[in-house]
Amino acid sequence: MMMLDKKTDFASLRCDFPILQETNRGKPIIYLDSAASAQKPRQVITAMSDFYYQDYANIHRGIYELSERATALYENARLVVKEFIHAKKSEEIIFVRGTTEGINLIAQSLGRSRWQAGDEVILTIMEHHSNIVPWYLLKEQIGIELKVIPVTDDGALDIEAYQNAFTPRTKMVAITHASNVLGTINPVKEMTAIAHSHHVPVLLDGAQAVPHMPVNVQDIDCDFYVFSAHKLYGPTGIGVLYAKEEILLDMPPYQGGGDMIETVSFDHVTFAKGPQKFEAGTPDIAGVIGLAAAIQYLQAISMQAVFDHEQALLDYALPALSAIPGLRLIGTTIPKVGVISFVMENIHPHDIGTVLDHEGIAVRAGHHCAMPLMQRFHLPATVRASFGLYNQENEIDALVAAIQLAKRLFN
Ligand code: ALA
Repeated sequence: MMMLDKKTDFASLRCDFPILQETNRGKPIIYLDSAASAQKPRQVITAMSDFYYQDYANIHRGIYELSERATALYENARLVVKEFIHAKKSEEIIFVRGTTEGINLIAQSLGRSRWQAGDEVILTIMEHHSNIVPWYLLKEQIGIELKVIPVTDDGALDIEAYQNAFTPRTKMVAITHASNVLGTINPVKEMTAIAHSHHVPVLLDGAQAVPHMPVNVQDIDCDFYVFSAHKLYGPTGIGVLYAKEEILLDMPPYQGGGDMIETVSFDHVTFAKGPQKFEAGTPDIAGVIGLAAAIQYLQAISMQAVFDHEQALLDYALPALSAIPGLRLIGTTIPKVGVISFVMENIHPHDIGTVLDHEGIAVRAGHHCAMPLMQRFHLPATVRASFGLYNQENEIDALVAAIQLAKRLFN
C-alpha cells in the first residue's frame, strides 16, 4: 500500500472542514484563530445532525428504544473521552459546559464547602481569566488567598518561585497546561509531583493543550483536568472535567436538579453515585456526541501526528515572523504549542488585526482573557496567530506578507 507523507495527509484533511472553503472579506479564508475556537470537520457536524435525525430522545429516563439509543451514545462518549485522556475509569469523566464551568465546579464544590479563610490556592500569572475569576470569587466568598507564580521574560514559569510557594495552608495548585497567549507548555508532571510532595492536589486547565498534543492524565498524575470541546474541533457549550474517582466520591454536588439524585423528599435528598451527581438537568446530549466524534476523528489521525504537524508549522513560522523588522514575539520559550503572540513597533495590535482581516486572515488581537499576563509584559494587547491541524505553510507565508503590508500602511 502506498503511504502518503505527513504533509500530504494534512493538506488533504483540510477538505474535511467545509468552512475552510468559505471566504473572509471576499478572500479565501486563512483561519489562524484555533486557540479561540477550532473549526469543525464534517464528521462532527454529521454525527450531531444524525443524532437529531435518527436517535434523539432524552437520556437516562425513557423505557423506550430511542431513549436507550440516546443513552448508549451519551455513555459511550464518556468511554471515548476516558480513552482519549487515559483516565482510569469512565466514572472519572464529568460532562460540563466547558473549561470555565469545570473550574467553577471545583472551586464551588470542593473549595467553598471544605476550605476556610486564609487557605491558599497557587495560580500562575499566565492563567486565562477562567482560571482566575472562579478563585477570586471564592476569595470574596470565604477569604482564601491567591498566590501567583511569575513568568520569566521569555514566557516560562518561575519554577523556583513555585517550589517556594507552598505553605501548610496550600489547598490547591490550579495552573494551565499550555498558555493561550504564550503557547508555553508547562512542566505539569514535575509540578504535580512537587505539589503532591506537599499533599496538595493539582487542577490543570487543558483547554490549550488537549487540541495540540497527546495527554495522559494518569501519567501526569494530576487530580483534576478540564478542557472544552469547541477548541478540540467539537461543538461549543460542552466540555470535560476529569477528576480522580476517590476525590469525586468525596465531593458535594455543585448544582441540584433532575438526573443527579437517587431519592428526593422535601426533608431529605440522596444523590446519584458517580459522574451523574455532577450532571444536574438534561445535559447537552448532542454536544457530547459531537465531542466524541471529534475525538474519534483526532484518534484516526493520532494526536502525536497533530503535534508533529503543528511543531513543523512553528519551526517554519517563528523564524519567518522574527525576520520582520519591528516584530517582537511574546513567549519564546520551548516547548510550546502552535500559539504565537506578537506585537509590532508603532502599530496597535487591533490595527494589524484589521489589515489581516481584509487579507482574509483570521487572528485574535486583544488581551486574550489574560489581563494579568498583559500587565506583566507591559502590553495592552498582542496579535495572536494560533494553529489547527488544517493549517499549512502557505498560510504562514500569507500571514507574513499581510504583516508586511500593515507595516507599509502604518509606518
Ligand atoms: N480562551 C479563548 C482564547 O484564548 C477564547 O481565545
